[in-house]
Amino acid sequence: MAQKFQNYIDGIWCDSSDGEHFENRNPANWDDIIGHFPLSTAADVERAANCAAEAFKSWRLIPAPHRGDICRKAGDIMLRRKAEIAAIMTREMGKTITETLGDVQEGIDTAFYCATEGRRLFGYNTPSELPNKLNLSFRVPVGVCGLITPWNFPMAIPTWNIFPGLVAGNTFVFKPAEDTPHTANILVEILIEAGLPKGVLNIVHGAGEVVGAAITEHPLIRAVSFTGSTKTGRIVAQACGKLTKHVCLEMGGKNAQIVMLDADMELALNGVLWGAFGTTGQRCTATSRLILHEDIHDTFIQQLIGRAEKLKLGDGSIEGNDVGPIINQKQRENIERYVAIGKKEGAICVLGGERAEDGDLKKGWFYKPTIFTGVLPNSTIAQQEIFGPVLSVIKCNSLANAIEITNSVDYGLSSSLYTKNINDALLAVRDIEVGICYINAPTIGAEAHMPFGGVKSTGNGHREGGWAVFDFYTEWKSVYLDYSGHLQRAQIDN
Ligand code: UN1
Repeated sequence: MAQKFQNYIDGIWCDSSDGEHFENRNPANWDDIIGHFPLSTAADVERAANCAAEAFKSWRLIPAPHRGDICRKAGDIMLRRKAEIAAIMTREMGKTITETLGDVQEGIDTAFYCATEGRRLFGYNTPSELPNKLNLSFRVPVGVCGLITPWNFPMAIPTWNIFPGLVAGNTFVFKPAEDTPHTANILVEILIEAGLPKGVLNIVHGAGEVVGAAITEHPLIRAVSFTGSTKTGRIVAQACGKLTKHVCLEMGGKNAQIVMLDADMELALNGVLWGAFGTTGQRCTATSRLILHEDIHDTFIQQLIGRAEKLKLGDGSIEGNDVGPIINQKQRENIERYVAIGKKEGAICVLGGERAEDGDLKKGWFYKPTIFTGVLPNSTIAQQEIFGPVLSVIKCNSLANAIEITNSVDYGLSSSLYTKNINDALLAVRDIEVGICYINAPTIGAEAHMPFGGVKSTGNGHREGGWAVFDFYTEWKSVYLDYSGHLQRAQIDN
C-alpha cells in the first residue's frame, strides 16, 4: 500500500477538505508508486491563507536575525539529510543523483546566504531638506505570500523563495508541482524541525487550476511568486493584477550557446553536452540552441554526435547513468510534437528524435538526446521552448550575426559564448538580451547568491536569488522624524 501524504496548515498535517488524493509515480518506472497526496480545494487555500495572515501578526515582529537563525538551522538539517533528500528527489523527479545532490546544495547555499541576510536587510538614511529632521527608509515584509513552484528544481526553487521570504518577515501558502510533492513535504519537515512557528509556512498540494488559481485570487495573499511556463505565468499575472498583488514571474527560456572559431573546442563540447542534456534538457536555463560558426560547424557536430550518443540513459538513482527520464507522459508527448514539427519544417535530425524503450527503459518516460542541424533561426524549434533534450543547431558567420540570432527569440533568460577573444566576450556581454550571461561556460550553473531571472517574455522585471530577491519580498517604508518642535513644511520652508 503506497504511503499517504498530507497538507500542512496551521501547524497540523491534514488531508484535503474533501479527502481526495492524487498519485505520485516514479518517472523512470511507472510501477513504482511513491505515494498519494491531497488533491486540495479552494477551501484549503482559504484556510491556509487565514492561518498565514494570523501567523504574520507575530512573525513580522520576530527580529530578522532570529528569523535568519531558523534558515541556518534548516541549512544544517539539509546538510545532514542531503543524500536522503537527493534520493527522494530522484525517485519522483528522475534526474540523476549527482544533479539532485546539486539541487539540495543550492537550497543549503540559499539557507546560509539568507541566514546572514537577517543581519543586514540594509535600508537607507539620507539627509533631510529641513533642519532637525531625520530621514530613514527601511524594508518591511509584504505579508502573506503565495508560492507556486515547478518540478524541475524541487528543492532549489522553493528555497530560493521561502528562505528569503521568511527572513524578510513574510508568511507563506506554498503549492508545489504535482510531480514533485514529496520533496516539498521534506522541506516543510525541515523547517518544522528548525523551529518555524505554526502557520508561518503552509503547504497545500493539488492542481494548478484549483489550488494555484485560488492562491492568485485570494485577497489576503499579497504577493505571488510563480515559476513555470510563460503561458501560465500570464494567467497568474492577470489574476494577480486584478487585486494589485506583487507578482514575480520566472518563465521560459530559449537559451543559446555560441561557439566562435577561436573557442576551446573541447571546453565548448563539454559545455553543450551538460547544458543541453543535463536534467534531460528540462531546465529553464537549458541550452536549446547551439549557434556554431560555419567554419567549425561540421567538425564540431561530428564530435558532438559522437559524445552525445554515448550518454547513458536510465534511472537517475543508478550510478553511471547520465540522462534520466522526462517528467511525465504529457511532457514527452510535447517533445514528440516539437520533433515532428522540426522534421516537417526541414531541419535534419542527426541524433535521437525518438523514445528510448530498450529493456527497463520501457517502463519510464525516456527520450533520446536529440540534435537537429540545418535549423533556421526563425523556425518553430528555434523559437519555442521545448523543455526536453532537443538541441537545435544554427550556423552563423560572425559574432554580430550570432548575437542577432541569439536575440531573435521572445525569451531572454540565459546565454553562453565560447571564445578566447576578450573584446568579443565583452561585446556579447553588452549586447545579448538576457538576464544571465556566461562566457566559456554553459547556459546552466546559476549560483545561489547571484540575481536569477530573465528579460523579455522570460520574466516581469523581478529577480530571484542573492540580494535581489529581497526587493520582491519586502516593501519600503520611509520614515521622517522631526525633532524641531515646530511645523516644518517640506518644499516650502527650506
Ligand atoms: C531552472 O532552470 O529552472 O542555473 C533553474 C541552473 C540552476 C538553476 C536552474 N542552478 O541551471
